[in-house]
Amino acid sequence: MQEKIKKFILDMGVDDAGIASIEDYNSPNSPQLQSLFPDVRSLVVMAYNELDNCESNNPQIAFNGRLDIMEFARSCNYKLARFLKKEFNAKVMTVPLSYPLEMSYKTKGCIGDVSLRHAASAAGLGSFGRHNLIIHPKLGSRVVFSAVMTDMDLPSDHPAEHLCADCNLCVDNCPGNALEAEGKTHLGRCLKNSQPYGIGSNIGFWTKLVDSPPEEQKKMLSGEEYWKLYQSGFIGFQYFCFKCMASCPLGGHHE
Ligand code: B12
Ligand code: SF4
Ligand code: SF4
Repeated sequence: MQEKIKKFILDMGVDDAGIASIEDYNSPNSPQLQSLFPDVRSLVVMAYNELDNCESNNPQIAFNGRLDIMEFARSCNYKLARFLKKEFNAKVMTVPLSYPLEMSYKTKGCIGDVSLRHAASAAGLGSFGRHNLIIHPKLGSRVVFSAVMTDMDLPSDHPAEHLCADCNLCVDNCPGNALEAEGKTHLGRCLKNSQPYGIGSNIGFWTKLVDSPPEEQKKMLSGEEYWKLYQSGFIGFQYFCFKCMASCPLGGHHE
């Protein structure tokens, strides 16, 4: 059964797939999977190679590579969910790649309903590196994940070994010094670089606007900061920093 599922996934053009029984999914800061889907028994996790776009210093080009994956992965999630339903009469629910996310003061918009890193690790698709990302045995750090939850009783794949080479390049290349402390990404520092036009800047802009005299308000609305916020308003969360992934020698072309 597992082989049939994996063949279906690889035939769609996905780079790799793994299975995690919920007993092996252990993400202490995330909600219990049963609170999302009471009958959940396993997660089928898919791995996608991040394109070379992540190396570009041009933020539009860098982020467009991710947008391509997000569109592809959303469609693969849907196709896999339908396959599991038709082929095995399974009950299935898809997991967001990054968003929607719960936006509240409690989560600060930084906790997904399912942690895809912990899911990928439980599904044998890699292990945590010094950058707090999952390193895949073949794709290295240039990998993102999607997943489908199922009520199928499937055993977990074998866990991957420790893959990080402890070279510290990710830490040294992080423009916000967000990886200074081991095992914990500094959210504020990362967000400032990875999402410069996210909710923090948005609140800042509008707070300043309401406190400004009309002439200043007009200037602000025709300024570049507003243009950038406007664009992110309809694209959604935008990622403008990929340095921790791109600077890691594992998965690049220069291994
Ligand atoms: C919210 C979010 C963010 C937030 C908050 C990140 C965070 N601290 O969790 C911000 C905006 C800062 C962020 C940044 C980035 N993100 Co992000 N993000 C997410 C999202 C949507 C939810 C994460 C979550 O639930 N975190 C809360 C809990 C689960 O984390 P935690 O328990 O606090 O764990 C933290 C540490 O304790 C440590 N950790 C936990 N267990 C262990 C075990 C060991 C051994 C070690 C060493 C560390 C470690 O890792 C975490 C880092 O702070 C996921 C998608 C998803 N649904 O999973 C993507 C996701 C984690 N992001 C991803 C990526 C790639 C990025 C960025 C590179 C930005 C970009 N350009 O894409 C940066 C990398 C930052 C970094 N080096 O840590 C990928 C990671 C892929 C991978 N290879 O692992 C994911 C999985 C998206 C995806 N679909 O693949 N992200
Ligand atoms: S995404 Fe950028 S700012 Fe965030 S941890 Fe990675 S290198 Fe640092
Ligand atoms: S850059 Fe080096 S230290 Fe950082 S995750 Fe990659 S191998 Fe590990």
